[in-house]
Amino acid sequence: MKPKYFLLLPSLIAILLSFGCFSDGDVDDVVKATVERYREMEIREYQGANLDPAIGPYDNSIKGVQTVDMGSYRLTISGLVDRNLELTYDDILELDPYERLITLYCVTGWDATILWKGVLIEDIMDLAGIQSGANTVIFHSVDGYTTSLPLEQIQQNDLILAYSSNGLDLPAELGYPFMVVAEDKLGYKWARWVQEIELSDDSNYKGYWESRGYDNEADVER
Ligand SMILES: Nc1nc2c(c(=O)[nH]1)N[C@H]1C(S)=C(S)[C@@H](COP(=O)(O)O)O[C@H]1N2
Ligand SMILES: [Mo]
Repeated sequence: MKPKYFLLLPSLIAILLSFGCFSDGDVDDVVKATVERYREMEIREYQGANLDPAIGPYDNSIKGVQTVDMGSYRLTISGLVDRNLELTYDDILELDPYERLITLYCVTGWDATILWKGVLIEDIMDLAGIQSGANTVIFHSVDGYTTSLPLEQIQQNDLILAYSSNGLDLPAELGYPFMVVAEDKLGYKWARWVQEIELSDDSNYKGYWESRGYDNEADVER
């Protein structure tokens, strides 16, 4: 019996070590393969305009790229609404689709022109019934990130909540399942991995970057 245990112990250690040594590498390889696949399949031209790759060369999110568990995912509509809603991914995809070519400008100087497809944020809020006192929409994300936009701007500019970029489902890097496409607003208004849309009457609300000094208007100067 004894010799067998002597053999068992080193092999167990070897197995444990190999997990420890290679699991990170495997995860990176999977991410790299997914990004390459996305690059191969995404649309790169739209009505004569060149599109940028949806997945940029680096990630600047506060806690890294988030992976959302779609089994339990719900988009909550809360605050100054007639009824709180918890919508599934499929509930959102049933709304009328809108497609638009829009450039995202980050304050740090880079930009990306991407073909977005999604639904009107207003259409989602209307499902819950917007109460008359509401003037601000606060987006809460899975990573704890928050940002806000005036309700009127969302309605007047037909801002969309995107579920697709360059013809494919949003990649995790761009906020799968949903990203706010805050057209004409700086990048920090484009909440990724959105899980709650809150209607508020606090027009001075300041989100994650706004409370750290970024301008709350965030208009793109061109
Ligand atoms: N949930 C979440 N959304 C976020 C951020 C974040 O850290 N967390 N960063 C914002 C900033 S500062 C920018 S510039 C854009 C970048 O989007 P992209 O890298 O996917 O193009 O995401 C915005 N949305
Ligand atoms: Mo940004």
